Amino acid sequence: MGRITASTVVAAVLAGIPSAIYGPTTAAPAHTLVVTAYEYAFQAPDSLPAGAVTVRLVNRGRRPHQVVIARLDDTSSLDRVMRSLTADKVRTGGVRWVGGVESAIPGESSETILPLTSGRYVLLCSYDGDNGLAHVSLGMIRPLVVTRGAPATVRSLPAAQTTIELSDYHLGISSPLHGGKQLVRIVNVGEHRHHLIIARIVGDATTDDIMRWDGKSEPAPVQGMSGGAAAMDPGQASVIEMDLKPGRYALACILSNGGGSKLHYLLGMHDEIVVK
Ligand SMILES: [Cu+2]
Repeated sequence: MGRITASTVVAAVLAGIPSAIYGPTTAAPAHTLVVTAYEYAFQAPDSLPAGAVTVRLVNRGRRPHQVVIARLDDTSSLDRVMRSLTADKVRTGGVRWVGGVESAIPGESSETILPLTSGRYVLLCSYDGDNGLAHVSLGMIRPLVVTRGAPATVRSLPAAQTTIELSDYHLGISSPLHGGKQLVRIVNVGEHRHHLIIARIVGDATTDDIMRWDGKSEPAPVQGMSGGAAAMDPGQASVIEMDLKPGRYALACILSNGGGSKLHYLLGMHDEIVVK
């Protein structure tokens, strides 16, 4: 996930003031997985039935957090995967990243709807802390068992007005986003892992200002907000509810393919939208 540079930027982006809130979804899957985040652990149930599941991240901490969900391959050892991920090894083998809530800023909650098939999963936060230690290494990792339940495919997701396709390396937005609440489908049609972060653009800042920003200088050209879609492997999809106020927003994927390769937004995976 190109974590070191990427999450430094994310943390900086998320340090801003909330500008939009993701409310409860209007389409209601049968099950909701409530994940509460604080420094540095998650509270969540140990298991839930398969199906299209609403994942709600509630941030009761003082820092921004995320919950990204990985499904273990049937032959993977939970012990090995947990140890590898806790050691901050983004490229841990034997797991498939299915998405999650990219960010919830302190005091807020945010939701995403994911198709979760039965199997073993791990929940984690891949952000870096101020001390250089990843939140996952500080304890923000937790196993989850999904038991047999309803079918869980991309088709079990609720309908959405707008689709955002994540491809290598482009964001394809099917129709304009508008003010207020709306369901948005996020789908990875590429061959690499992607995610989607959303930030409100401050004042007259330009895309160039954002691209040049070091992630910490003030005034920041963007301010963080809750929401977005956490890392998804190719073929994964989720539905998020966005509640947008008028203004300009920056959308981007800041993952990389590892090995020091460029962050995806530098390869064209970003967009600016205007909400009226
Ligand atoms: Cu990407």
